[in-house]
Amino acid sequence: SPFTDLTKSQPSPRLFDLPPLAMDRDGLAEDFKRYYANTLGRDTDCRSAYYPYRALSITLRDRLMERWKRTRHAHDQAQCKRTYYLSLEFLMGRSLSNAMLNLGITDEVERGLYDLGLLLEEIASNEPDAGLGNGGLGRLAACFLDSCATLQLPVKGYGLRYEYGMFRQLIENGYQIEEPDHWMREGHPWELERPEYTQRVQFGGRIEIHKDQHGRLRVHWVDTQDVLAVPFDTPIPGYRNDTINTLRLWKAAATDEFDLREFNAGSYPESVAQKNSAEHITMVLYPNDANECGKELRLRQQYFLASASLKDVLREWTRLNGDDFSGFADKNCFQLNDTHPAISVAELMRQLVDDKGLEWDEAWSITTRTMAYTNHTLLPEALERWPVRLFENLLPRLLQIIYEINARFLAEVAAKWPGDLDRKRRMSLIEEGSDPQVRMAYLAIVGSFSINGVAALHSRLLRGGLFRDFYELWPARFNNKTNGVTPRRWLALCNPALRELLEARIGEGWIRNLEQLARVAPLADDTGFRDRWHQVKQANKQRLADLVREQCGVEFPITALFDVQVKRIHEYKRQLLNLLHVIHLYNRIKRGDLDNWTPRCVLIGGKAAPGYTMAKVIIKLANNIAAAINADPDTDGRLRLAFLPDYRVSLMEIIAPGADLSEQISTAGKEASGTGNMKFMMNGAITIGTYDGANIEILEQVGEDNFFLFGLTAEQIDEVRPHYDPNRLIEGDPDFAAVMRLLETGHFNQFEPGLFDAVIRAIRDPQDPWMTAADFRAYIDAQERAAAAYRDQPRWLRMSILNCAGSGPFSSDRTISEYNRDIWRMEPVAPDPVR
Ligand code: B1N
Repeated sequence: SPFTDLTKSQPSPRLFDLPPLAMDRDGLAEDFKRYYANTLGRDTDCRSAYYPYRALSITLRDRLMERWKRTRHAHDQAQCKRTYYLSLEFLMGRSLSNAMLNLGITDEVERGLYDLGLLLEEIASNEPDAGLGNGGLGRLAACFLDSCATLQLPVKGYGLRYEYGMFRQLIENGYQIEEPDHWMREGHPWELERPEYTQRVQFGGRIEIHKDQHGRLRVHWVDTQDVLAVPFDTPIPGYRNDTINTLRLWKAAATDEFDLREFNAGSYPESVAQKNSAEHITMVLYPNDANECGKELRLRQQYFLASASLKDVLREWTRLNGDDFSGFADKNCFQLNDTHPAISVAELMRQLVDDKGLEWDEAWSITTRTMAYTNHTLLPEALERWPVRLFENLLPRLLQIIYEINARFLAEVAAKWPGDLDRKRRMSLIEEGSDPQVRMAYLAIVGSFSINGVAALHSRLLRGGLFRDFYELWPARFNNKTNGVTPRRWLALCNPALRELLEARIGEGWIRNLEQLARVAPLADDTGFRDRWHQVKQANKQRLADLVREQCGVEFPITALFDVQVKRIHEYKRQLLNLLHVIHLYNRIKRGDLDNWTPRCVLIGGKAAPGYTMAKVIIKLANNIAAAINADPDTDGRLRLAFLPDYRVSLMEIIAPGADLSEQISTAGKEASGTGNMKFMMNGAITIGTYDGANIEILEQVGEDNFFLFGLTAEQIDEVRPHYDPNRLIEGDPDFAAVMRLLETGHFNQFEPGLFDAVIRAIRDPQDPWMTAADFRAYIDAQERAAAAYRDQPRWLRMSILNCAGSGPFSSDRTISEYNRDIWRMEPVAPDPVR
C-alpha cells in the first residue's frame, strides 16, 4: 500500500496554518480565475460550458473543506454520540447551488462571475444530477442529511458510489427508452477519495471452528472471495452554520490477490480479468422503486454496504476505546433506510462475536440498542425476502447467525404465547416452503429498538396489519416519523422569487424554522400581497412552460391551470386515473360541453422500472393521448397534455414552483407518505388528493377548504374490495362509459391495435388491486371543484398562500428533530467558526 505512515518527516502544525479563504466577490473571482486558467489549463479559445462549472466547484469546495475539518475535530473532541444513516440510495441531485446557498455566498459568486462575463445560472446548469436513488426513499435520505447538518447533529451517511445512477429516460415514439447514466464521466469534483480507510468485505467461502488460546471456540470464515471497499467522502453543508457533515460512499475494488492456480496454468490475463467482477458490485443502481428484484448482485450490494460501514465504525471505536465495547451502544446508532441494509443486524453480530470476541448475549444487547429501522412501504411486492440457498452460498456465516437469532427469538415468542405454533410460523425470520426465504423486515424488527413508519396512517397500518404480531410483542418499539423535505433546496433555492417576497414580509427566519411561514397566513386576505404572489407564480409558470416547450414541444399558456403529476410510474399511484380525467375533458370539448370551461395544462412525468411492463404501457398511453388531443384544434386554448421525459431532482426544482395543482391520487392505504406532495405545497400548489399517506396531515394543516379531497378511505377500500364491480360503475356513469368507449374503440392507438388492452382490462378487472374505477366519479367531481376554484382567482391565490403558510410541519428539520428526540438522542455539536 502507498498509504504507509511517514517515518523520517515530522509534519509541523504549520502545515495547516492557512488564512481563511476570501468569501467576497473579488476574492472568489480570483480563485475562480486561477483554477480555470492554471489548474484546469483553459485558454482564451475555450468555449466549453463545462470548465467554468468545474472551476467554480473547486473554488467552493475549498471553502467547504476548511469548515469540514473543523466539524470533524469538533465531533472528535466532544466524544459525542453519533448516528449513521445506512441507505442503498442517496438522491442528491446537484451540489453547486446548494453549497453557495448554505455558505451564504450566492450573490458574491454571481457578481464575481458577472465581472468575468459569466452567468451563474448557465454555469450551474452544467452540473449533472447525482441520481443515486430511485425516488422518494432516496431523496428523503438526501433531505435528511441536509437537515442533520443544519441542526448540527453528528450524522454520517453511508451508501454506495454507483458508477451508473438512475437511467436516463428518453421517449421515442411515445415509448420509454433507457440509457445508462454514466454521471461521473467528467469526474465528480465534490468528492474526496480516502483510500487510507479502505475496508475488506468477504463473500462465499466456508466456516471453520477452532479453539483459541483460552480454550474458547472461535468461528473462522475462510477461503472467502474478498472485495475492497474504498470510501469517497462528499461534504454535506449545513445552512450558514459552518457545519459540514459527511456522506461516505463505498466503491468496490478488486484485491491484488488472484487465483494462483489459474496463473500457474498460464492464464495470467484471465485470472487478472477475473478480478474485474469484484468491481461490478458498485457498478449500477437497481432501478426498482417499491419493488423487490431478488437478484444475487443486489444482495451483494447490500452486504457490501453493511459490512464496510460497520467495519469503518468499529475501527474508529477500537482506535479510541480498544476492545472495550461496554459503552458502544450509548455512543452509536444505525438508522436503517428500509430493509435494504437490514443485513447489518446479522453483520454487526458477526463482527462483534467473530472478529471482536464478544459473547453472544453481550453482542446482542449492543446490536439491539444501536439498530433502528424505518419502514417505507406496505406493498407486499416490495417486501424483501432472500432465498436461504442464496445466503448459504454467498454469506454462509451470516445465515448461521440469522438461524441463531431466530432460534432465540422464537423461544421468546413461545414463552409469551405457549402452544401458539401458528404465531411462531407467522413470526419466524425464515419463511418455510419448498424454497425457504429469509424475511428481511422481520430481521430488522427483531434486531432494532425502534421501528417507524413515515406518516401517521402508514405507521398505524403497520401496527394494525403488516407488523401486528410484532406490535403485540413489543409495542414500545413502534413509532411514527412523518416525512419532511428540506426547505433550503425545495423553497429557498428552487424558488428565488418567492424567497424574496417572503423575505420582504416575514424576514428569512423561515429558512431555518419553517413554522415561521405561518406568519404569511394573515396576508392571504391582503390584495396587494395576493397580487405579488400571483406575479411570482406566473413568472415561475413561465419557467416551467419554457421547459415543457423545450422538452416536449408543447405550448403551455401560463393563464391556464397547471395540473402536475410527477413521480415514479406505478399502478398504485394511479397515473391512469389522471389520464382518464384528461380523456373525460377531451370528451367534454368534443361534445361542446364548454360552460365555465377552465383552460388546463396537464403535465405528467416519471420513470418506469425497465421490467415493469404495465408502467411502460401507461407512459405510452400518456404520450398517445397527448399526441391526439394536442393535435386537435378544438382543444386549442382549452386543454393540453405533455409527458415530460427524464423526470429528476433538477427538473423538480423548476416544476414545483410552477405548479398550480398537485396530483396525489394513490389508492388509499398504498402510498406510505409521499414527499412530492410537500414540495408542491411549500411552493403554493394546491393538492388534489386521496386520504392517503402524508396527504392526510397536509389536509389537517390547511383544512378542507384548501385541499381537493376525494375518494375512498383506506378502510372503505377494504370494505368495498370484496364486492368491487368496476363494470357496473362504468355502465352506471355516462361520463365514465364515454371515456372507456374512446379508449376501447382504439382512438388513441389507431395504428397500433390492441396496444392498450392490458390497461383496459386492468380498469375493468374486479380484482384490480388499485381499484381505479372506484374513485373515478369522485375524482372527476374534485377536478371540477378545482377548476371552479381556479376561475375565482382571488380565492385560488388565497388557497395558494395558505398552503405555503401551512407547510411548516413538512420541513425535514421537524422530522429530524423528532428522530433525534425519540430515537438517536444526541446533542448538537457546533464547530469553531472560520474567522
Ligand atoms: O418512500 C418514500 C415515501 O414517501 C413513499 O410513499 C414510498 O413509496 C417510498 C424498494 C423502495 N417505499 N419503498 C421504496 C425504494 C426502492 C426499492 O428498491 C422500495 N420507496 C418507498 C419515503 O419514505
